[in-house]
Amino acid sequence: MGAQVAMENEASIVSSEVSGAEISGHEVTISSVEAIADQMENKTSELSADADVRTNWTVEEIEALYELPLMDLLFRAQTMHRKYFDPNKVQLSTLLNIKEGGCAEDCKYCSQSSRYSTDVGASKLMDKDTVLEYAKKAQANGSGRFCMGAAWRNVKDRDIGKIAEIVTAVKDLGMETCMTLGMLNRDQADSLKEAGLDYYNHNIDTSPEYYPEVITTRSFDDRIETLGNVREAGLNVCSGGIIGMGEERKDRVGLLMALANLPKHPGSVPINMLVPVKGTPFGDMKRLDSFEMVRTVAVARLMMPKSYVRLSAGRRSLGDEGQALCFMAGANSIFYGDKLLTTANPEENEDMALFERLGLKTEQKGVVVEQQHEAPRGCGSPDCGCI
Ligand code: SAM
Ligand code: DTB
Ligand code: SF4
Repeated sequence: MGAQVAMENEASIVSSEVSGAEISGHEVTISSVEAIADQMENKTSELSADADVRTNWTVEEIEALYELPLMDLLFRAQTMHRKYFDPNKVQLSTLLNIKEGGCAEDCKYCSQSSRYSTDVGASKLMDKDTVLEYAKKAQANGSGRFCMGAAWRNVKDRDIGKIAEIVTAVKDLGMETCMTLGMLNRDQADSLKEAGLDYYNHNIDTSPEYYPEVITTRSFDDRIETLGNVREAGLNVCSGGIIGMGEERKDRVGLLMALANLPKHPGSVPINMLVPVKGTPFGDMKRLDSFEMVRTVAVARLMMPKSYVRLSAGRRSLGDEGQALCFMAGANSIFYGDKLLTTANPEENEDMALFERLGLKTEQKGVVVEQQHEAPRGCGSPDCGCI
């Protein structure tokens, strides 16, 4: 099959899932490709010239994707993934908690809320030099993006100067910068943009309907407002959610619909699987089936084809095979480093060993980095990130 025909067939397979047409990959003809493309164009003319990038998804369409046999869903998601990304490249972000615990919010999953009795204490905002030490280490280990989090409901004007200095210093190392600090107003977003911030992470967490079961101290609409401020300031939006918080599939559908129907798809979409933390109201939550995580990643890939879909919290409980299926489903970014904010993440060596077994390469700001080897950290090679 010629490359052109292969590409058109890819387009038709993708088109069929959003148009509702009953077409299998093998039966597609070029004329049907055109017919479906026309149909897609009508449907997608509202906000995007690109037929794959839609912001008008319906519940029925998303449910239909979720309900596909897993192999069909994986095939479609992987086909879409290959249209826009190298399927063997994964972007690495490292997280650092720059202000831990003591948060007044009541997010029922969170170890850092002062309302719950967890093992997490409260700290002050970390100073710039300490942040830089961690950032340099992350960079040496192969991370291209450094994501800093604070256990705040919202950013206070009195902290903006310090935060801006931290952003500029990390940016000067040559890393992409990301912050997640809670709600942000437009002026604060402008200040962070000016300081060199690349991404702002603010998750909508779950569907609008399930949201009140998770958080009562700030609303779903507050979250959307912050995302608007971030977008309008010209920052890249990083927004996703958590699955496995006792919600139903219809809420996972609602979460993805709310993300994909934003005025612009977030550049990064973190999909977290709940890490149950002892002492929080969700501490004893039953573990979600891994295949539901795989499905959620695949549906996110199909709905937001040009976004980075990040496997976030919960990778430890997914295991190697679960993660491999998520990469197959179109995940192309991870949080890298043995700690997330307060909970454990796979060790760097484990991740590198998995990447080697899967033939995956890491990506730094669009550059592919040759795979680091499996040796333990500190091998002594100047070219290896295992320092
Ligand atoms: N305080 C800020 C906020 O809430 O926007 C920023 C930090 S907050 C911890 C960042 C995100 O981490 C949350 O919105 C949530 O999606 C995710 N998260 C927190 N605890 C989690 C857990 N136990 N399991 C999975 N995801 C979690
Ligand atoms: C995101 O979506 N997940 C990260 C990051 N953005 C800030 C946080 C995960 C936190 C997991 C629980 C913890 O370590 O406290
Ligand atoms: Fe506070 Fe953020 Fe945790 Fe909610 S998720 S309790 S806002 S740190």
